[in-house]
Amino acid sequence: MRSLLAALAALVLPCVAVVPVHAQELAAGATVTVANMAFAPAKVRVGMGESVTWSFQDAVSHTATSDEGFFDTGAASGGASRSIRFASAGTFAYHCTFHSVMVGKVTVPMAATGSVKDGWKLRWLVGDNPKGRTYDVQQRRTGTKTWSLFRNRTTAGSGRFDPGSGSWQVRARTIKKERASGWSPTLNLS
Ligand SMILES: [Cu+2]
Repeated sequence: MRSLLAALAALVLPCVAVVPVHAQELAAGATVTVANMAFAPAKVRVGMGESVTWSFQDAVSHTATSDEGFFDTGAASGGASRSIRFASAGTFAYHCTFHSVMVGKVTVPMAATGSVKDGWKLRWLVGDNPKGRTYDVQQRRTGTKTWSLFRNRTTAGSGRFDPGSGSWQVRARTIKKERASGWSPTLNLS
């Protein structure tokens, strides 16, 4: 019986070791198909540090070019792929430089760990800060309309938020040479 279990374990364990890695690869990032003069899906959401891959299927060249100068895939066609990594939170609108009707968006939410009681560690950037980039972070009590400043043009990638009580919302954006991304999706802290 014991040897049977060992044999089964030997069979099962390699699968167990492989499956999580595979699942992680599938979960991380997003793919946008560029075909028939359109980005599909036009809006994708990735976590900080994940990549978006554009697969350029048309015979004619297209680009995925950030509206605010954050990234540019350059021209590609005929099945070529280009990947861009998104290290920080925001909403990044982009277009094709050749065809102005082709537009899309990448949304990158910020992250939080902690609790109301212990306070929150907020993160809006993973890894080192790329040169020349700063971040705005805002907070508001859930149910209120007006956002308040939490960080203004900071070069830090994270910070502590200790509201003490209540339910809060936060959001962040990335700035490069005074050109700002849109705000990240609202993150609920409760
Ligand atoms: Cu195009």
